[in-house]
Amino acid sequence: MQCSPSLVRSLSSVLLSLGLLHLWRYSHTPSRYGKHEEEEEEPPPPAPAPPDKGEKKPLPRRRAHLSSRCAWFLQELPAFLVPALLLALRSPPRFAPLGCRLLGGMFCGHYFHRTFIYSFLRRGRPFPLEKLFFGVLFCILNGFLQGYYLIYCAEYPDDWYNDIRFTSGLLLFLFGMGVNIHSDLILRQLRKPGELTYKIPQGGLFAYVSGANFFGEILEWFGYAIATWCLPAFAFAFFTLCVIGPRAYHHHRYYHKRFIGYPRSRKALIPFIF
Ligand code: NDX
Repeated sequence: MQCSPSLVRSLSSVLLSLGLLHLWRYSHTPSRYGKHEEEEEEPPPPAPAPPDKGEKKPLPRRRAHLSSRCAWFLQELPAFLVPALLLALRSPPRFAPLGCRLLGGMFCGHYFHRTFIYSFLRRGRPFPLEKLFFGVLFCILNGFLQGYYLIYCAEYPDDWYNDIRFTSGLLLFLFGMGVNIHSDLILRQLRKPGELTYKIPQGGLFAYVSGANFFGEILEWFGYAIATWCLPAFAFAFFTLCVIGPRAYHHHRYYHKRFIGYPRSRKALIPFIF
């Protein structure tokens, strides 16, 4: 396989467009999984009954679901597997410079944790199959784009790991990952095994924002983008912002609606700002 800059540009544009599409589709109404699926299931206000002409009324549509652990495992697996396979099957074999290997390690390290550790620790509601389907497609696309770029296209100087972009990006990535993992742990500890109720998250960056796990993840991917300094990684960071930024905002509104006395000073996504 050879590097095709036009393929990289096209796939990055798809990622950017999907981010914008998601922002447009889900900035006013939340994506229906987790706590926002519950909102959808509230019964609609009673409408005046039409005269009965013996017609059969359509039943409300029930969506198919898969257990949270299984769904997250299947959804995130391609983001780890696709770049790992590209690396294993690369032809002609080339010994990537240290910079490339470190960057590939950051991406695969995140998805190794997300797939093989986080998925099995989740204590959440069953996940809708239709979202899982799109989630899998997205992870295949993104795993391919990031892996293909690093393996076949990226050219870094031998001392890239000394470059300020690499070091500052790596630090931001590690900080974001720490915040994300710690915040997901706090959320998990809110529930006893088998419990599905929602409580007010406390501690860590939740003292400042309702979407602390999302804030961490966004920092992580912007850190990765700075460290790689390439279009595919910036496109993914932008996509992440468009997907989980609005989700943090909807979580924030949900908490305010549901919990009287929810901390007023707490912001939605960015401490002290938004
Ligand atoms: N998966 C990224 N779009 C997504 C799945 C859905 O990793 O068609 C994006 C990802 C996909 C999405 C993915 C891409 C866009 C898709 C979308 C579906 C439709 C959409 C494909 C791939 C689409 C267009 C239009 C463009 C085609 O019961 P529960 O489950 O709510 O329990 C929760 C629990 N919890 C609480 N427990 C007690 N008390 C409380 N107050 C609680 N609040 C929450 O904690 C869960 O078990 C757990 C976490 O819940 P939540 O809602 O805080 O986070 P969640 O959204 O589940 O994300 C989990 C982690 C988190 O660290 C986040 O940063 C990361 O995954 N993530 C999530 C989404 C995307 C992403 C990262 C990324 O883009 N980098």
